[in-house]
Amino acid sequence: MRKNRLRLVGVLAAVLVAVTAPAVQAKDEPPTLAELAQRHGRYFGSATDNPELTDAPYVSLLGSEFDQITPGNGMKWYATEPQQGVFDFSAGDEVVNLARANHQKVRGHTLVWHSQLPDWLTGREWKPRELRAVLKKHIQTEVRHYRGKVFAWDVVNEAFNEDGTYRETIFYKTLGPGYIADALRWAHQADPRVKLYLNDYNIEAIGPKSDAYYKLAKKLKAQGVPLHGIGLQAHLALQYGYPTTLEDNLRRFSRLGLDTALTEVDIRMYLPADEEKLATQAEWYRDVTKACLAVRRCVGITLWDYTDKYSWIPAFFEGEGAALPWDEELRPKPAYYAIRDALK
Ligand code: 9MR
Repeated sequence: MRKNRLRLVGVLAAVLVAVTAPAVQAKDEPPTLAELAQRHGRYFGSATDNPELTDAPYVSLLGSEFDQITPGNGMKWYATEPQQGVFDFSAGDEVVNLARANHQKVRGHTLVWHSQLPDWLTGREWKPRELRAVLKKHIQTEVRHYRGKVFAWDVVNEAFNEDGTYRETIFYKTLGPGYIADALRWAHQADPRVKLYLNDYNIEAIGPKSDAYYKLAKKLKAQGVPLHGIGLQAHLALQYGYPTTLEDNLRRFSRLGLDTALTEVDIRMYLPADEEKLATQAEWYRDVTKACLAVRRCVGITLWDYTDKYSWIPAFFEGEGAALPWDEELRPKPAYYAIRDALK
């Protein structure tokens, strides 16, 4: 009787081993982009937005493939200070809490931007003294709230025009160009440890706009203003050609003692996508990844969401899309494999 029972236990154990074997095999699954990037001391991240967080398969991939998250909208001024002096961090907190549960780091985006501002701010005239106080309070309240929870902030977003002149935002027009140094100093006071970035699009290649950042960064560094990095959004489009000077551009910023990051990468095309366009897109993703790996102070890469299902492109550029490495069904595209190759 006892012997039979022992035998039964043995059989059960064998069955258990057989059943759990696939879990062991799971270790042979390809490494995630995050794991591959970590081998180079980089992160590989994605933006996300609150409405998407009810999509379970989406959230699952977001939690497993990446080690860095940027909230696409939840930390912007309209969301965080909807009425003057009334702060609401619920959207940003939701993303931060999810990221923490998945052991992912968070880039804060963004404190000072001309877009997605609340009506109370844009709907009236401000005296410089008043706007300075409003700006300082906004920056410091938000930075303090996320102290220790975000590792970097896009402090000022999209401050320059294509020709390298200052964008005439409400902040520039009311306060002059010094608002940028002030914003950086105020953010630094509120969290002396967080990395502070200026962030913009169309500054991947060397040209008037990236030159403006280079000049400004050099000046700010010389003045001892707390600036730690430049974020290159990298919203690329096949029809405009690849920014071949990207690597040199990253390198010149690192020579100023600055980190760089590719903060909002997507590579759009005219629809419909076809095999050839997707192959070119894959090459570009590979080259962008390699450019970052080639420059020591390029600290990581963030996709502006990872799936075509939630890309901002179709709503903003008529007839364009298919910009991300996963398609609308969350299936990896050639671009995904190209990124993996580049990271290997
Ligand atoms: O992804 C964001 C999208 O959901 C918003 O509708 C849009 C509004 O301008 O902003 C998008 O994110 C932008 C980012 O904050 C700054 N760089 C450009 C991004 C794409 O517009």
